[in-house]
Amino acid sequence: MITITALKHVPDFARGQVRDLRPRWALEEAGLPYRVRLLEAGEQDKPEYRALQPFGQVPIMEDGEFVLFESGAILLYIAEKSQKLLPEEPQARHRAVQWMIAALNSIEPSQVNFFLADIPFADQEWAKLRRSGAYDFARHRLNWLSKALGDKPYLDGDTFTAADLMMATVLRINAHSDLVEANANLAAYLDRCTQRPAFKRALGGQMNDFALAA
Ligand SMILES: N[C@@H](CCC(=O)N[C@@H](CS)C(=O)NCC(=O)O)C(=O)O
Repeated sequence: MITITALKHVPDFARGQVRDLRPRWALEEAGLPYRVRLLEAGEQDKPEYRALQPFGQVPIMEDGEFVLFESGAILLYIAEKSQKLLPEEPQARHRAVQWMIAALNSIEPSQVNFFLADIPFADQEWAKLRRSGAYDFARHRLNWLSKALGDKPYLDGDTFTAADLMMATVLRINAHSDLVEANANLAAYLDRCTQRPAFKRALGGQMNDFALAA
């Protein structure tokens, strides 16, 4: 059975945001059974864990002896193993991968930059100086994402894929702000993705693990 690592304890602002949510959601969509291994504080720094995840981050995925880190790589593995979450037609499949990489590489950094300045480091001098510019850039990226999405239900048309799953988790990073809702089609898109029963089960699972660990 597939095992996903997650953190046992995180600050309140990170609850519901930790990136093990991505494989949890993908596994729920795929209908594959899985278990979650909760890491105690400091466990990420142990050599045994660093041997599996060089940066000491979550999630990793273990499927028997096979281990992967990076949430994007894990989603691609789950999609391939389940034959769900990625289209079969080769060009549509490549476009889905393209959008997943866009979520991780072209959208997520701008959203994380604003998030860091606005929430965990908000009281620091550098964050006060940076917040407004970070907001503008995050907004700029989302405006172009909004234009690309247009009136399509999902990034590449009518079908929900692993790319939408990834993009939705990225768009949730600044759920505390008006960044997404500034573009009505993005807000509707995010809602469409997060109304999925698989997302609700994944989020419920992560929140439940925090509640049990408290
Ligand atoms: N690019 C990685 C990022 C993983 C990541 O940032 N994980 C965070 C939790 S959401 C973490 O483990 N942070 C602790 C740390 O970086 O020491 C992925 O997508 O898997």
